[in-house]
Amino acid sequence: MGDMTCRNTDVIFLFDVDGTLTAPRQKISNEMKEFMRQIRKKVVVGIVGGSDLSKITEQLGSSADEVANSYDYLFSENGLVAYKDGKLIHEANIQSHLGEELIQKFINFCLKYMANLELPLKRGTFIEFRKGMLNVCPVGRSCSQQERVDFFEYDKKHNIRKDFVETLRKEFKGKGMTFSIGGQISFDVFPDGWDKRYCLKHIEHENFKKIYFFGDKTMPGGNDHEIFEDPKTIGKTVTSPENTREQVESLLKTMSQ
Ligand code: M1P
Repeated sequence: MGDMTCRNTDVIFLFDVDGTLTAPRQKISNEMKEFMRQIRKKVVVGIVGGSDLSKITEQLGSSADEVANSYDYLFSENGLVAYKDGKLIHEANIQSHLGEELIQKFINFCLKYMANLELPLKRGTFIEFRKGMLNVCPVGRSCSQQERVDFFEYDKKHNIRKDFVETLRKEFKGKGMTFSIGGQISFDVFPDGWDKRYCLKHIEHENFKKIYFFGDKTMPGGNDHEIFEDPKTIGKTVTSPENTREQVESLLKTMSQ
């Protein structure tokens, strides 16, 4: 882990994953991995991804243990599954919160909606049931990388996900559900308030003087928006992993002056 004796433990840097530390759904580069190792010598570091633990693990390392041990905090599914110092400290459960009846109504509605969608192609796994959220994917999560990119481009022109989410917002109004388009091919569904701000619950008692958050989807509707806007954080919008590096380097420079 290196020399951590002079790191500033009053400050935590929280990082989104896709588009911030890695290209969407891709592996972190060796340079970026080393960079993250170095900044952990200077401040406390946490990861807050919308994806589930297995996807974040695939992107940031070789096993969940290795990834959890490489950062002070690892928050998958927005912190619904949380690790501190490599140990699991929290796990939420969507079914006990929303109830089976609503979940089934929702899944049935989505499956019917997707059955009526005509797309250039469809693959498999249209709804992924995670611990703290549902992930809905019109093209199917088992699509190839090329099919993913093609859907992303198609969706930009045809607003498949945007229209789908608008329909769901109307249909499930007042049911306490939030919809968030965070990635390229899918959107996430979770109880109100279970966006990325959820992870802040796990660090509140640490009384950090400054909580910086770095993310790329900070605009309204993006899955980094709420935590970016939260008065407890200092939000930074990044445009790529390279840009994250630049912004972190210049921030650390200012902090050390
Ligand atoms: O960037 C975070 C998102 O990453 C994936 O999105 P997609 O597969 O659509 O690119 C999903 O894991 C999603 O849940 C997550 O928010």
